[in-house]
Amino acid sequence: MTTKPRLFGADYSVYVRAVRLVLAEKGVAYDLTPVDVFASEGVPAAHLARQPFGRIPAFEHNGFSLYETGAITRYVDEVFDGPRLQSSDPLKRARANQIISIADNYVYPILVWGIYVERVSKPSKDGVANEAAISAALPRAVVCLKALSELMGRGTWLAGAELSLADLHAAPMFHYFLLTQEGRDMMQRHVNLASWWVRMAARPSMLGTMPS
Ligand SMILES: N[C@@H](CCC(=O)N[C@@H](CS)C(=O)NCC(=O)O)C(=O)O
Repeated sequence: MTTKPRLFGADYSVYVRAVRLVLAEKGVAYDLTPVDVFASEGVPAAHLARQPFGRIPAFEHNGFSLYETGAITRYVDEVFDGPRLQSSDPLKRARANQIISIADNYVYPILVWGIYVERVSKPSKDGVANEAAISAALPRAVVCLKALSELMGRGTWLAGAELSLADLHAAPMFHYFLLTQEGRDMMQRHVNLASWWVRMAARPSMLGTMPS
């Protein structure tokens, strides 16, 4: 007997959303338990017991506890019924894993923190955009988009003809990046990525997991 998985985190988090997208694409019902890692009193102790680095998400299923988004999404894909989100072809799977790694190591810090947080998030909370940080991030963002565009080539999805974990990992990051004018302008220079985004953004999984 399998129990409903529990996901711990907040709906604004790109990493929580990546897991929610995978659960939605697989058709898996789950409970989302809110955790505020930015609380003034610090990360709640109960959450640190689940995720010692104080990050979200954390995940539990049938008494099995897991953190790190890439591990959670692969587990969900392998354990639950529904469409397979990892190719059985090692080359295609390697390409998807490469894109996930690019998303974690470059797209998240550069497009989300370097551009979106400075341009949109900080000013909306009475902060001031750090223009020097944005200027430094922009050429690095150009490299990110060029690399992803080249890897995607003529595919329908980022890692080929089938929707994969790579799309679901990267899409929440692009959602924030594309709230900036810089992001929209840069995306238009890559026709394949721009059309990927149109397909991606229209999926019910994306529409059903909008950050509040
Ligand atoms: N390596 C982690 C990264 C998760 C992560 O960075 N989550 C962000 C929210 S999107 C977070 O918890 N930030 C809190 C902080 O930086 O203190 C994973 O893959 O799950």
